[in-house]
Amino acid sequence: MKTIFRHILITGGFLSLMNLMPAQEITVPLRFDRYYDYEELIEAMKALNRAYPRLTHLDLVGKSEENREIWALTINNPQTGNELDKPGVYVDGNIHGNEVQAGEVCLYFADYLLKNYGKNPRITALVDKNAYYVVPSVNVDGRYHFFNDPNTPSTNRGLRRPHDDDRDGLFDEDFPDDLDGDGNICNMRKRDPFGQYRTDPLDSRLMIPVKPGEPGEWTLLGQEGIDNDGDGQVNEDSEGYVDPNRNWPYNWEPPYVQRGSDNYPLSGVGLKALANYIIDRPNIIMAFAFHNNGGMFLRGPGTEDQGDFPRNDVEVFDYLGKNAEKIVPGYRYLLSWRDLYSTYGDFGDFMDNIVGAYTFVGELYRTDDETFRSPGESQKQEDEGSMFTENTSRTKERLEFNDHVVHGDLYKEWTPYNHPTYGEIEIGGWVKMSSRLPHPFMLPDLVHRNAAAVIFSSEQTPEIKLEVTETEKIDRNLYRVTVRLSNRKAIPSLTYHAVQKKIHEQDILKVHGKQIRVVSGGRLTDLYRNRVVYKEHKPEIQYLQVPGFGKIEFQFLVSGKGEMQVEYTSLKAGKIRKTVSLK
Ligand SMILES: [Ca+2]
Ligand SMILES: [Ca+2]
Ligand SMILES: [Ca+2]
Ligand SMILES: [Ca+2]
Ligand SMILES: [Zn+2]
Repeated sequence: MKTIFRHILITGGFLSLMNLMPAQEITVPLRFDRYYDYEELIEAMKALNRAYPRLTHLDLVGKSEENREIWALTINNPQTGNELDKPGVYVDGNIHGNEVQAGEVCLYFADYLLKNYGKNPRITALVDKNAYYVVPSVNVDGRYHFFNDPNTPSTNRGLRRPHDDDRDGLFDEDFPDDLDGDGNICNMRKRDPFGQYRTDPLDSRLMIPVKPGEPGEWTLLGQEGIDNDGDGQVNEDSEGYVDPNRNWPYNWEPPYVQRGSDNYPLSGVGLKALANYIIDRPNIIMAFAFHNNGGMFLRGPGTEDQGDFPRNDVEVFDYLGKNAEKIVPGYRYLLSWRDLYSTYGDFGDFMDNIVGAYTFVGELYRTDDETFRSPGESQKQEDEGSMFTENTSRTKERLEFNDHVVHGDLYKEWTPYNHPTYGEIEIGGWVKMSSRLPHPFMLPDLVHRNAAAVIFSSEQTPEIKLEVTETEKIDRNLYRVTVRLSNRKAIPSLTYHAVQKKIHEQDILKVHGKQIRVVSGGRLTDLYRNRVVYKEHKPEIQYLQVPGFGKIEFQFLVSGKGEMQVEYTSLKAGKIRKTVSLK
């Protein structure tokens, strides 16, 4: 109750005014020099669906903790086949509520495919080839609250599942507070001769630690706010914390091992709905999940103890990942547990291990792109510390960028404020729409390049060709039939990991006919010396995987005459059927 009261007290009047305002009309092609809040994002998806009714449909995935709708946009050309008979490409974003530009990348990807359909031949072929499942905002409550509430760049990540962080019997009772009403949660500092910091002589907005014996100037008081529940602590219990990217049902661990995992996997109602949505689309072979920040394309596994994927899968990841690095300059292709940190119960592990899809996490944006330097000048290095460490040459450069490139949009100048507990203080620092999000003028470049990385990988989904390369009559009513399945793309018809772990059924090649009988059949391992690994039982049905950039061949001895059907069926790479006449 106290939380609700606080929100009404501070932002209630402003919010109710906003709710009365008519939503700005959203038209296609969509604009990307702006951000879309939750409602606008849904409107944008509906606008795409209205503009391209033959190529798209909208599905309600489910509802969130706070009853907001999670929508998926499917792009599929029904004239080139059913969705489930094509390779599925899944793209989502914004599972962390504050990582909002991930939603714009998804919107842009959809908008770009659709507006170029029938215009750009490569995009046209790409739309015709795959089924695309686009979920621009997974954590819809997080997106809503990030835009509508005061925040730092890093708050509102989790699910809206109340949690008593300080175990005082009250749930989410002491959020940070927007004391000066500017929509941001910034930082507080107080003049104090015994403080641990003094003003940086190079930029008075920054502070540097005092050396032993030196007089102090400032004490830092943390995030903007007051002690809402009067327990003597300020801002100690805000939303959650359930991390929606630690709540997935593969390699899940309880919160004492993995912070934010919650009491059991898929306790998040929206996440559970999304898991069902994905499981209902077993054709998904490739996935991108967008986050911010740092400029990375991460692949799994999430933890070292899982061991690496089979070598052939690593080759596929490397091929896609190294090309993604080139498409988005400055981004690095990395192995998540080794190059970043270990995660239990994350979405990528679920997709790799339950769905059998090659999955990348795209960490969008690099503050390194906030430049202010001459051509010859090399980039100033962060001295040390975390991404929010003040007092570094990089931070100074970012402030110059703020001052001269975006004219103060990203940084709030220190401003006096009379605090109920601390007295005369100052509030200032990086604002909500900074630090992890590009300024809107940089957004079109970010969304295009990252969508292009997804497009590169989408072009590499399996393209299987079935050829009956030989029907040789070797005796009266006995034929030798050779079938070749080839794939001219990088991604195999199913992952090697899926084959090794038996995640789902393999592809099936079936030879049959009314007047024929398959006497023997098996995989042709050496075409020139005619070596065949025969399958003893039911030789007319062969299980297989078609490799990337390669082929697999089978040889059958068939008795009888007349029509012979050759059928290839794959969970992820479609269906092909050929009829051959034996005579
Ligand atoms: Ca509490
Ligand atoms: Ca503020
Ligand atoms: Ca408190
Ligand atoms: Ca507070
Ligand atoms: Zn994230």
